[in-house]
Amino acid sequence: MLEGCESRWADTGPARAPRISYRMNDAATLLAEPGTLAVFGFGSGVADSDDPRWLRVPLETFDAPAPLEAWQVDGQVQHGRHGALRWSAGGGWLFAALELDEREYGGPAGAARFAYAQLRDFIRSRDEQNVLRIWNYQGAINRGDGDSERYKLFCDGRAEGCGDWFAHGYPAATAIGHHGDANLLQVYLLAGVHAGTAVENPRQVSAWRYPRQYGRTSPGFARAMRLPAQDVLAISGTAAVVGHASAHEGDTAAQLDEILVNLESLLASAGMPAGFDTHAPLKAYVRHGADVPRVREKLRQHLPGVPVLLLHGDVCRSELLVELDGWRY
Ligand code: 3EB
Repeated sequence: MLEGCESRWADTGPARAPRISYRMNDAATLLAEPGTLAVFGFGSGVADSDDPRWLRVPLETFDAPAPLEAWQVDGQVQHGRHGALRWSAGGGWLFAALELDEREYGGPAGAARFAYAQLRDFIRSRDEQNVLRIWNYQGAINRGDGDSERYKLFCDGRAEGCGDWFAHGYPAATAIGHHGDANLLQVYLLAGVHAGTAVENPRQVSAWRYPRQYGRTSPGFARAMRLPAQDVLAISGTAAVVGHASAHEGDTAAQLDEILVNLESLLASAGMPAGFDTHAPLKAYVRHGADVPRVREKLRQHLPGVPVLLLHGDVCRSELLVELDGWRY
């Protein structure tokens, strides 16, 4: 071996986290940039593309003009399809996405079971074995009562499809209701070659320990995930849940205040400095469009300069009116 020769094969440790950003470019421009792992458009108005790295998220945005979201990594990106699943991979990172018509799988539980089994089997065939972050967007998420509410059926199917996949620890996640085709279930994820570190929130009961009143199957997710190089915190959907209870029923502004307290608690628990900044893109999912001006104003006051995309989405408990998720760099 030549001394001083840079080895392309040496394991240099966990790769730098993907750069997540909101961009006012068109999809083709972003997809053509080097290192683009995925590009997301929001709502029914966005263009379509056959590129497996492009995903149209069925949540309408309240921002006009609306940006696209881009994920960028260091290194060459490959992409492909595997049945209904599309994927891309590069620099030690993997994006995978599935969209299913629930009617083909006997409803919400069957679709979630199939989606998670497909993703599990695909990931098990890859070098990027560590699922760090998952997003779930389900139609009519609060339709149905008690254990038959569609979100609860989704939780049942998700757990069945996962089997022992996350026995060693859950990824961070979001589950939100969309207002597109009610039968559409969309699941996408970020995985990596190296493992992250799950973070829980001392103000909140861990979701997998929720008591029976919230459903037969507790939701399997961590409150946040520190990415492998310890450089970024991926923050799960965070609502006004304190302990295991929903707080401030019917009061969007008070729920948002509670969420901001939850986020500060989560950052402290992760050992990160308080506050967010212009490199930390967040999403706010708002149930009622009428609440958007108030939510926007409150976010502007409390998180000045932080990029927040406002989306029309339903939190998985019907009494919850707003939820935030995102990244802390
Ligand atoms: C909560 O704290 C709000 O089922 O994957 C947040 C994030 C929520 C993820 C999921 C659910 C999920 O319980 C709901």
